[in-house]
Amino acid sequence: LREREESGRRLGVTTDGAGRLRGSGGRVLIVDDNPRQAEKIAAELEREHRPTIETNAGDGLVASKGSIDLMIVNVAAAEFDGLRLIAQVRSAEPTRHLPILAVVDPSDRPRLVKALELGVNDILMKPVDPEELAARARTQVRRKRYTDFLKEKLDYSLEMAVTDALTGLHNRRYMAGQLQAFVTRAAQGGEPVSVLVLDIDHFKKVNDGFGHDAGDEVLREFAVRLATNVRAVDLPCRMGGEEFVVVMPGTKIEDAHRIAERIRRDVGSTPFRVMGGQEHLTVTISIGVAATIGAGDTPDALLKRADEGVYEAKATGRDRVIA
Ligand code: GH3
Ligand code: MG
Ligand code: MG
Ligand code: MG
Repeated sequence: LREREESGRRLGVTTDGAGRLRGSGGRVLIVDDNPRQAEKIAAELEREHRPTIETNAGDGLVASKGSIDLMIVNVAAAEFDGLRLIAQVRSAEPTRHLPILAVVDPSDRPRLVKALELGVNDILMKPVDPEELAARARTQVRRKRYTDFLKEKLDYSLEMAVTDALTGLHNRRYMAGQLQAFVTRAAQGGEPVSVLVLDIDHFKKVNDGFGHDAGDEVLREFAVRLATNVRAVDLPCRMGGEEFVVVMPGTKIEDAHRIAERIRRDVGSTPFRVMGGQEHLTVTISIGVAATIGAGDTPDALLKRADEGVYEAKATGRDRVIA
């Protein structure tokens, strides 16, 4: 329930003393060739919403693609092709789910039925009753607000599921899925894929000497340098802690080695500014490089070979690349 109340607040579905919605007014587009009827509707809606009027169906179609929450279309007049406009809005991707209220003439059953068939969300019978208009518009705007909120939340969740929260790089889960696909293709005779495993040297000393926040700053700055030193098709990822992986599709081991060297030099040669520029830390990294070896190769085996490179780099003095 608390969650509900919280999301309600975020959606702004609260009312003021007069029972009117507060902060939940919608951008309402009225498309009607009859300016008097359009203005009457707009005047009613103005208490809660921000209505605009288009008297030309073509302009209405253009405006529908903007940032609006509800479209009210007059389909009662045969000479004004509101039905065609609704069909166009429903078939275009960005407006497919836009709430639509159709203003219909109750005696014109065929047009009313046609509007429903085209997928309007609700109907307003002529002459339009102000209270009914307010209630139906409010319902649609609320629903739009809520679906926008859910969509935003879903997009965010999907993004977070594949993103490392500290650095914004891809996370291990995302990397694993991508690497599996690349390695499978390479094993079937496709182009090779290389991986770099990168581990910051003596990172514990950064935390111990300058604090965990400074350590986090180093990790973030390192991620930026990593991402800017690889191609757009490469996948820089944070595996966890101070260990990173770059997946390089279509890359032979010699090229991967060269890129690893470039990253190692870039990191080691330019100190990391932390604590608002108070401290400049020189950081070095150890990198293991491996490439696919054809049939029978697996992501785990590939990463293990690169890990062995890191291990050897650590054992032989750090700040080096081992392929
Ligand atoms: P080596 O050169 O052998 O790699 O030494 P190291 O100190 O880098 O390696 P070790 O694995 O001993 O220590 C890694 C440290 O990284 C320990 C842990 O506290 C720190 N660490 C892991 N994740 C984070 C993080 O998200 N933020 C910060 N600030 N530190 C982290
Ligand atoms: Mg370690
Ligand atoms: Mg380390
Ligand atoms: Mg480590």
